[in-house]
Amino acid sequence: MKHAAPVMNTRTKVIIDTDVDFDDYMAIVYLMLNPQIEVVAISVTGCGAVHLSKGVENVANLLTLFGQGALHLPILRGTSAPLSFSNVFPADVRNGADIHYEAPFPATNPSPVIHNAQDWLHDFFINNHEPITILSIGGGTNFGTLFRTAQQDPILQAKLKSGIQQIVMMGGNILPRYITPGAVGNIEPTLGSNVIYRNTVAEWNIFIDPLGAQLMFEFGVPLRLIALNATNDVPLDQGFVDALKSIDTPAAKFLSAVLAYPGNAAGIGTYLSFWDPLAACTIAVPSLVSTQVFPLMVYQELNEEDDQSASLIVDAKYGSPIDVAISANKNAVYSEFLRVMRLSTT
Ligand SMILES: [Ca+2]
Repeated sequence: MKHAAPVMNTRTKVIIDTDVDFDDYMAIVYLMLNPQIEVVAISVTGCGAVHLSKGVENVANLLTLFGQGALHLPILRGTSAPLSFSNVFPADVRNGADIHYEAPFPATNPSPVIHNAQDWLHDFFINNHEPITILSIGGGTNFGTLFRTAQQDPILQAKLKSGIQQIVMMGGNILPRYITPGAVGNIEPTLGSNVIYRNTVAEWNIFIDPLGAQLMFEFGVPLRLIALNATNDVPLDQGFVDALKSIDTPAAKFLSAVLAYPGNAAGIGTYLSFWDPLAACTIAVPSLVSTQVFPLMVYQELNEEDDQSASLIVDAKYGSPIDVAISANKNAVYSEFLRVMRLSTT
Protein backbone atom coordinates (compact mmCIF):
# COMPACT_ATOMS: atom_id res chain seq x y z
CA MET A 1 0.00 0.00 0.00
CA LYS A 2 1.28 3.40 -0.91
CA HIS A 3 1.55 6.05 1.73
CA ALA A 4 0.29 9.50 0.94
CA ALA A 5 3.02 12.07 0.93
CA PRO A 6 3.02 13.86 4.27
CA VAL A 7 1.74 17.39 4.02
CA MET A 8 3.91 19.52 6.20
CA ASN A 9 5.60 22.85 6.17
CA THR A 10 9.31 22.10 6.05
CA ARG A 11 10.35 25.61 5.19
CA THR A 12 13.04 27.06 7.43
CA LYS A 13 11.68 30.07 9.33
CA VAL A 14 14.10 32.97 9.38
CA ILE A 15 14.24 36.36 11.10
CA ILE A 16 16.68 38.66 9.31
CA ASP A 17 18.52 41.34 11.30
CA THR A 18 20.04 43.81 8.84
CA ASP A 19 21.85 47.12 8.47
CA VAL A 20 20.45 47.38 4.90
CA ASP A 21 23.83 47.65 3.20
CA PHE A 22 24.27 46.76 -0.50
CA ASP A 23 24.94 43.10 0.25
CA ASP A 24 22.08 42.90 2.75
CA TYR A 25 19.78 43.47 -0.25
CA MET A 26 21.37 40.43 -1.91
CA ALA A 27 20.85 38.33 1.23
CA ILE A 28 17.25 39.47 1.79
CA VAL A 29 16.22 38.99 -1.84
CA TYR A 30 17.79 35.52 -1.87
CA LEU A 31 15.86 34.41 1.21
CA MET A 32 12.57 36.02 0.12
CA LEU A 33 12.71 34.19 -3.23
CA ASN A 34 13.93 30.83 -1.91
CA PRO A 35 10.98 28.40 -1.61
CA GLN A 36 12.85 26.50 1.15
CA ILE A 37 12.74 29.61 3.35
CA GLU A 38 9.99 31.53 5.12
CA VAL A 39 11.09 34.98 6.26
CA VAL A 40 8.92 35.80 9.30
CA ALA A 41 10.24 39.30 10.08
CA ILE A 42 13.03 41.71 9.19
CA SER A 43 14.62 43.75 11.96
CA VAL A 44 16.66 46.82 11.14
CA THR A 45 19.64 48.22 13.03
CA GLY A 46 20.56 51.84 12.59
CA CYS A 47 24.15 51.61 13.78
CA GLY A 48 25.64 49.84 10.77
CA ALA A 49 25.54 51.04 7.18
CA VAL A 50 22.09 52.63 7.05
CA HIS A 51 20.52 55.13 9.42
CA LEU A 52 17.53 53.65 11.24
CA SER A 53 14.62 55.57 9.71
CA LYS A 54 15.94 55.18 6.17
CA GLY A 55 16.63 51.50 6.77
CA VAL A 56 13.05 50.85 7.89
CA GLU A 57 11.68 52.81 4.94
CA ASN A 58 13.97 51.04 2.46
CA VAL A 59 13.04 47.57 3.72
CA ALA A 60 9.34 48.49 3.58
CA ASN A 61 9.66 49.51 -0.05
CA LEU A 62 11.88 46.55 -0.92
CA LEU A 63 8.95 44.28 0.00
CA THR A 64 7.06 45.56 -3.06
CA LEU A 65 9.38 43.32 -5.11
CA PHE A 66 7.74 40.21 -3.71
CA GLY A 67 4.05 40.65 -4.45
CA GLN A 68 0.99 41.58 -2.44
CA GLY A 69 1.52 38.87 0.18
CA ALA A 70 4.86 40.32 1.26
CA LEU A 71 3.70 43.89 1.88
CA HIS A 72 2.66 43.17 5.47
CA LEU A 73 5.77 41.29 6.58
CA PRO A 74 6.65 42.66 10.03
CA ILE A 75 9.47 45.21 9.90
CA LEU A 76 11.13 45.70 13.26
CA ARG A 77 12.54 49.08 14.12
CA GLY A 78 15.67 48.36 16.12
CA THR A 79 18.34 50.47 17.69
CA SER A 80 20.07 53.61 16.52
CA ALA A 81 23.05 53.30 18.87
CA PRO A 82 25.45 50.46 19.73
CA LEU A 83 25.79 48.97 23.23
CA SER A 84 29.48 49.91 23.38
CA PHE A 85 31.65 52.66 21.83
CA SER A 86 30.35 54.78 18.98
CA ASN A 87 32.17 53.33 15.98
CA VAL A 88 30.53 54.23 12.69
CA PHE A 89 30.90 53.47 9.00
CA PRO A 90 32.31 56.26 6.81
CA ALA A 91 29.79 58.93 5.77
CA ASP A 92 29.86 57.94 2.08
CA VAL A 93 29.00 54.34 2.96
CA ARG A 94 26.10 55.49 5.13
CA ASN A 95 24.84 57.92 2.52
CA GLY A 96 24.83 55.22 -0.17
CA ALA A 97 22.84 52.93 2.10
CA ASP A 98 20.37 55.67 3.05
CA ILE A 99 19.57 56.40 -0.61
CA HIS A 100 19.41 52.63 -1.39
CA TYR A 101 22.19 53.11 -3.92
CA GLU A 102 19.74 54.97 -6.17
CA ALA A 103 18.20 51.64 -7.18
CA PRO A 104 14.47 52.19 -7.79
CA PHE A 105 12.01 50.09 -5.78
CA PRO A 106 9.01 48.87 -7.79
CA ALA A 107 6.67 50.96 -5.64
CA THR A 108 6.21 52.66 -2.31
CA ASN A 109 4.81 50.18 0.20
CA PRO A 110 1.28 51.53 0.87
CA SER A 111 0.84 49.76 4.21
CA PRO A 112 4.05 48.67 5.89
CA VAL A 113 3.72 46.95 9.28
CA ILE A 114 6.34 48.46 11.55
CA HIS A 115 6.92 47.44 15.18
CA ASN A 116 9.42 48.25 17.91
CA ALA A 117 12.00 45.49 17.54
CA GLN A 118 12.50 44.64 21.21
CA ASP A 119 8.76 44.56 21.96
CA TRP A 120 7.92 42.47 18.91
CA LEU A 121 10.77 39.99 19.42
CA HIS A 122 9.86 39.57 23.10
CA ASP A 123 6.19 38.84 22.30
CA PHE A 124 7.03 36.67 19.30
CA PHE A 125 9.41 34.37 21.17
CA ILE A 126 7.19 34.16 24.27
CA ASN A 127 4.41 32.78 22.02
CA ASN A 128 6.60 30.84 19.58
CA HIS A 129 6.65 27.04 19.36
CA GLU A 130 8.67 26.52 16.19
CA PRO A 131 12.38 26.43 15.40
CA ILE A 132 13.61 29.81 14.20
CA THR A 133 16.86 30.69 12.45
CA ILE A 134 18.29 34.17 12.98
CA LEU A 135 20.30 35.65 10.12
CA SER A 136 22.41 38.39 11.68
CA ILE A 137 23.92 40.61 8.98
CA GLY A 138 24.13 43.98 10.66
CA GLY A 139 26.09 43.52 13.88
CA GLY A 140 24.97 42.28 17.26
CA THR A 141 23.13 45.24 18.75
CA ASN A 142 19.47 44.24 18.32
CA PHE A 143 19.85 40.61 19.38
CA GLY A 144 22.55 41.42 21.94
CA THR A 145 20.03 43.77 23.55
CA LEU A 146 17.33 41.09 23.49
CA PHE A 147 19.69 38.51 25.03
CA ARG A 148 20.77 40.96 27.71
CA THR A 149 17.11 41.54 28.61
CA ALA A 150 16.64 37.77 28.77
CA GLN A 151 19.40 37.47 31.37
CA GLN A 152 16.92 39.08 33.81
CA ASP A 153 13.83 37.26 32.45
CA PRO A 154 14.01 33.45 32.88
CA ILE A 155 10.84 32.79 30.86
CA LEU A 156 12.06 34.79 27.88
CA GLN A 157 15.49 33.19 28.21
CA ALA A 158 14.01 29.69 28.10
CA LYS A 159 11.80 30.53 25.13
CA LEU A 160 14.73 32.02 23.22
CA LYS A 161 16.92 28.99 23.94
CA SER A 162 14.25 26.52 22.87
CA GLY A 163 13.00 28.62 19.94
CA ILE A 164 16.23 29.72 18.26
CA GLN A 165 17.50 26.73 16.33
CA GLN A 166 20.60 28.60 15.24
CA ILE A 167 22.07 32.01 14.58
CA VAL A 168 23.93 32.49 11.32
CA MET A 169 25.98 35.64 11.74
CA MET A 170 28.13 37.37 9.16
CA GLY A 171 31.04 38.80 11.06
CA GLY A 172 34.46 38.40 12.52
CA ASN A 173 37.70 36.86 11.37
CA ILE A 174 40.06 34.24 12.70
CA LEU A 175 43.47 35.93 12.78
CA PRO A 176 46.62 34.40 11.27
CA ARG A 177 47.97 33.74 14.78
CA TYR A 178 45.24 31.12 15.21
CA ILE A 179 44.91 29.52 11.79
CA THR A 180 46.78 29.38 8.47
CA PRO A 181 46.41 31.46 6.38
CA GLY A 182 43.99 33.33 8.66
CA ALA A 183 42.17 36.56 7.89
CA VAL A 184 43.07 40.08 9.00
CA GLY A 185 40.47 42.74 9.76
CA ASN A 186 38.64 44.87 7.20
CA ILE A 187 38.28 48.23 8.96
CA GLU A 188 41.11 50.22 7.40
CA PRO A 189 40.58 49.14 3.76
CA THR A 190 37.04 50.57 3.92
CA LEU A 191 38.30 53.91 5.21
CA GLY A 192 40.43 54.72 2.16
CA SER A 193 42.63 57.73 2.80
CA ASN A 194 40.59 58.85 5.81
CA VAL A 195 41.95 56.39 8.39
CA ILE A 196 39.93 57.52 11.41
CA TYR A 197 40.33 54.12 13.10
CA ARG A 198 43.69 52.43 13.47
CA ASN A 199 42.57 48.84 13.77
CA THR A 200 43.88 46.01 11.61
CA VAL A 201 42.36 43.10 13.53
CA ALA A 202 38.57 43.62 13.59
CA GLU A 203 35.72 43.04 11.15
CA TRP A 204 33.05 45.74 10.73
CA ASN A 205 29.97 43.94 12.10
CA ILE A 206 31.84 43.16 15.33
CA PHE A 207 33.65 46.54 15.41
CA ILE A 208 30.34 48.44 15.24
CA ASP A 209 29.31 46.89 18.57
CA PRO A 210 31.82 44.62 20.34
CA LEU A 211 29.53 44.18 23.36
CA GLY A 212 26.50 43.31 21.22
CA ALA A 213 28.54 40.62 19.48
CA GLN A 214 29.85 39.21 22.78
CA LEU A 215 26.30 39.02 24.18
CA MET A 216 25.31 37.00 21.10
CA PHE A 217 28.33 34.70 21.38
CA GLU A 218 27.79 33.86 25.04
CA PHE A 219 24.00 33.51 25.08
CA GLY A 220 24.13 29.77 24.53
CA VAL A 221 22.29 29.10 21.28
CA PRO A 222 24.19 27.50 18.37
CA LEU A 223 25.96 30.20 16.39
CA ARG A 224 27.62 29.80 13.02
CA LEU A 225 29.89 32.70 12.19
CA ILE A 226 30.41 33.45 8.51
CA ALA A 227 33.83 34.97 9.00
CA LEU A 228 36.09 36.84 6.61
CA ASN A 229 38.14 33.64 6.33
CA ALA A 230 35.22 32.23 4.28
CA THR A 231 33.96 35.39 2.57
CA ASN A 232 37.50 36.12 1.32
CA ASP A 233 37.05 32.98 -0.82
CA VAL A 234 34.02 34.56 -2.51
CA PRO A 235 34.93 37.95 -3.97
CA LEU A 236 32.22 39.83 -5.82
CA ASP A 237 33.64 39.67 -9.32
CA GLN A 238 32.61 40.93 -12.76
CA GLY A 239 31.64 37.44 -13.92
CA PHE A 240 29.02 37.27 -11.20
CA VAL A 241 27.76 40.77 -11.97
CA ASP A 242 27.39 39.88 -15.67
CA ALA A 243 25.54 36.66 -14.84
CA LEU A 244 23.17 38.55 -12.55
CA LYS A 245 22.62 41.21 -15.20
CA SER A 246 21.47 38.55 -17.69
CA ILE A 247 18.57 37.53 -15.42
CA ASP A 248 15.40 39.33 -16.43
CA THR A 249 13.36 39.34 -13.21
CA PRO A 250 12.43 42.42 -11.15
CA ALA A 251 14.45 41.18 -8.17
CA ALA A 252 17.60 40.47 -10.18
CA LYS A 253 17.26 43.81 -11.96
CA PHE A 254 16.96 45.58 -8.63
CA LEU A 255 20.14 43.94 -7.34
CA SER A 256 21.98 44.78 -10.56
CA ALA A 257 20.97 48.41 -10.07
CA VAL A 258 22.30 48.32 -6.48
CA LEU A 259 25.63 46.95 -7.68
CA ALA A 260 25.80 49.58 -10.46
CA TYR A 261 25.85 52.45 -7.92
CA PRO A 262 29.28 54.06 -8.38
CA GLY A 263 30.41 53.41 -4.81
CA ASN A 264 29.60 49.71 -5.27
CA ALA A 265 30.70 49.31 -8.90
CA ALA A 266 34.18 50.55 -7.95
CA GLY A 267 34.53 47.59 -5.59
CA ILE A 268 33.57 44.85 -8.06
CA GLY A 269 36.59 42.63 -8.57
CA THR A 270 38.54 44.58 -5.96
CA TYR A 271 37.43 45.07 -2.37
CA LEU A 272 33.84 43.79 -2.28
CA SER A 273 32.97 40.28 -1.16
CA PHE A 274 29.87 38.15 -1.06
CA TRP A 275 29.58 38.84 2.69
CA ASP A 276 25.91 38.77 3.71
CA PRO A 277 24.59 36.69 0.79
CA LEU A 278 27.13 33.97 1.66
CA ALA A 279 25.66 33.85 5.16
CA ALA A 280 22.13 33.71 3.71
CA CYS A 281 22.98 30.95 1.22
CA THR A 282 24.40 28.75 3.98
CA ILE A 283 21.00 28.65 5.68
CA ALA A 284 19.65 26.71 2.70
CA VAL A 285 22.92 24.97 1.73
CA PRO A 286 25.25 24.59 4.73
CA SER A 287 27.81 22.66 2.67
CA LEU A 288 28.81 25.84 0.82
CA VAL A 289 31.27 26.49 3.65
CA SER A 290 33.68 24.43 5.73
CA THR A 291 33.54 25.13 9.43
CA GLN A 292 35.62 24.61 12.55
CA VAL A 293 34.61 25.21 16.17
CA PHE A 294 36.64 27.81 18.10
CA PRO A 295 36.13 28.94 21.72
CA LEU A 296 35.73 32.66 21.06
CA MET A 297 35.34 35.90 22.93
CA VAL A 298 35.23 39.43 21.58
CA TYR A 299 38.01 41.70 22.83
CA GLN A 300 36.26 44.60 24.55
CA GLU A 301 38.95 47.15 25.42
CA LEU A 302 39.73 50.18 23.29
CA ASN A 303 43.31 51.39 22.91
CA GLU A 304 43.63 54.20 20.40
CA GLU A 305 47.37 53.64 19.94
CA ASP A 306 47.28 49.89 19.37
CA ASP A 307 43.64 49.02 18.95
CA GLN A 308 42.71 45.36 19.32
CA SER A 309 39.05 46.06 20.15
CA ALA A 310 36.46 43.82 18.48
CA SER A 311 39.05 41.22 17.51
CA LEU A 312 38.16 37.58 18.15
CA ILE A 313 40.20 35.93 20.89
CA VAL A 314 40.49 32.15 21.01
CA ASP A 315 40.24 31.29 24.71
CA ALA A 316 39.69 27.71 25.80
CA LYS A 317 38.57 28.75 29.29
CA TYR A 318 36.34 31.78 28.74
CA GLY A 319 35.43 31.52 25.06
CA SER A 320 32.03 30.38 23.77
CA PRO A 321 32.00 27.51 21.26
CA ILE A 322 31.36 29.14 17.88
CA ASP A 323 31.15 27.23 14.60
CA VAL A 324 33.25 29.37 12.28
CA ALA A 325 33.16 29.20 8.48
CA ILE A 326 36.82 29.18 7.47
CA SER A 327 36.50 28.55 3.74
CA ALA A 328 33.86 28.63 1.02
CA ASN A 329 33.30 27.21 -2.46
CA LYS A 330 32.97 30.28 -4.68
CA ASN A 331 31.52 28.59 -7.77
CA ALA A 332 28.95 26.68 -5.73
CA VAL A 333 27.95 29.89 -3.91
CA TYR A 334 27.51 31.81 -7.16
CA SER A 335 25.49 28.93 -8.65
CA GLU A 336 23.18 28.67 -5.67
CA PHE A 337 22.55 32.41 -5.53
CA LEU A 338 21.90 32.72 -9.27
CA ARG A 339 19.67 29.61 -9.26
CA VAL A 340 17.33 31.28 -6.80
CA MET A 341 17.48 34.61 -8.68
CA ARG A 342 16.11 32.82 -11.75
CA LEU A 343 13.01 31.66 -9.88
CA SER A 344 9.88 33.65 -10.60
CA THR A 345 9.10 36.41 -8.10
CA THR A 346 5.48 35.55 -7.42
CA1 LIG B 1 25.12 43.98 6.49
